[in-house]
Formats: sequence, C-alpha cells, structure tokens
Amino acid sequence: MLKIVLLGPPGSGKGTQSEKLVAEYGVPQISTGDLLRNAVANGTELGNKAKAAMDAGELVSDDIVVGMIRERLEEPDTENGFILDGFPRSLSQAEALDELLERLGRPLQAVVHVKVDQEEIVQRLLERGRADDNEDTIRNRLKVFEDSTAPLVAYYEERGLLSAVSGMGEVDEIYARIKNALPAEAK
Ligand code: B4P
Repeated sequence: MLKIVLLGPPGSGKGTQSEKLVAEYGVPQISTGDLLRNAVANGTELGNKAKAAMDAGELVSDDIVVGMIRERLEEPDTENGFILDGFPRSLSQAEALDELLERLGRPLQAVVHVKVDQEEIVQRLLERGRADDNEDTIRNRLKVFEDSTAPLVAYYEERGLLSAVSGMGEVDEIYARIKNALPAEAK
C-alpha cells in the first residue's frame, strides 16, 4: 500500500523515480503530464484545450486536470494505492485532491519533495528534448513551479506529510533516498 505524491520541479526525476516505485510496489503511477500528452496525441477535445498551455509551459486549467484525476482515481486499480506524479501543482489542486481522497477514504501517506538545482534541470531537459523542452519554455516552467507549486511545500509541511530529498546524483541513489523518506506503513 503506497499512497504518495512526488512533488518537484520539472525535470526533477519524478517520472523516472515513479517508474521504479511502480516496479517495486505494484501500484499505478498517475502522471498528469502523461495523461495530458495522451489526450493531445489522440486529438481529443480536452487535449486540444490543453495543448497551448503545455507548449508555453503554463499550467493547464484546474477544471481539466482535476476532472482527469478524479476519473483516474475512481478506477479500481488505485484501491491499493497510487503514485501521483506532477499533481497537485497548485494550492487549488491540492485542496481538490484532499476532498477527493477524503470522499474515497484513501488519505495520503506522504509527499516527497524532490529537490534539484535549476541549472541541472535545464541541462537534463535540453538533453531529453521533448516538444516542451526548449530553453524558453523550460525557464517558464521553472517560474510557474516557483509561483504556483512551491507553496505546496508549506501546505504539506503543515499537515505533517512532507519529506524533502535531494534529487541530485545517480537515479539509484535518489531512489534509495526516496524509499528512506517513505513512512513505515508504506514500506
Ligand atoms: P510533466 O509531464 O509533469 O513534465 P515534467 O515536470 O518535465 O516531468 P518530470 O519532472 O516527471 O520529468 P522527469 O524528471 O521524469 O508536465 C508537462 C506539462 O504538462 C506542464 O508544463 C503543464 O503544462 C502540464 N501539466 C502537467 N501536470 C499538470 C497539472 N497538475 N496542472 C496543470 N498542468 C499540468 O524527466 C526529466 C529528464 O531528466 C528525463 O530525460 C530523465 O531521463 C532525466 N533524469 C531523471 N533523473 C535523472 C538523474 N538522476 N540524472 C540525470 N538525468 C535524470
């Protein structure tokens, strides 16, 4: 049973580390970035609405993202847990998540904040080279993170859920740090 949020700037390794957690704990990774990219690739109405914001490195509107997460968390494979990767990204998303998980009777166990230096992030993302990984968009995504997502650190700290780990270094050593930060009931 693992019910956690991975919080961190773009390129901090949330997706990379989620894959390792999925392999070990057998719970699904729920990445709003992946769900949105699928919607864009399939040309759905939702994807068409999200595309411009994603290309600019802005947040997609809360009603789209929260609706997507609500549907995903109601699927049966999340009953034994989930790894939220890239959600929530704003205080209003965090409040919506609290309400949703309370209704489902599945409170969060932990929020792991993966911290990485800004210049390392720019390098990693330029190397990856996804459509939204150009320097201007990356810098905007970092600014959006500071403005909208960083306040979640205090939000989860106040609720006693936050652990911070360094996301610098090798993938496996970061994974060991994340596992160490998980609460006993999740191990
Ligand atoms: P995301 O898909 O979440 O994009 P991301 O933050 O860049 O992903 P991540 O942080 O998982 O990248 P990873 O470290 O795995 O979002 C994209 C866009 O979707 C947003 O800009 C926004 O428009 C929209 N969106 C998503 N969620 C939203 C929400 N909740 N609300 C509103 N809008 C939302 O990978 C980065 C690279 O680093 C990879 O190439 C990886 O191989 C590499 N890497 C990983 N670990 C490394 C290490 N230790 N050393 C070196 N390289 C490493």
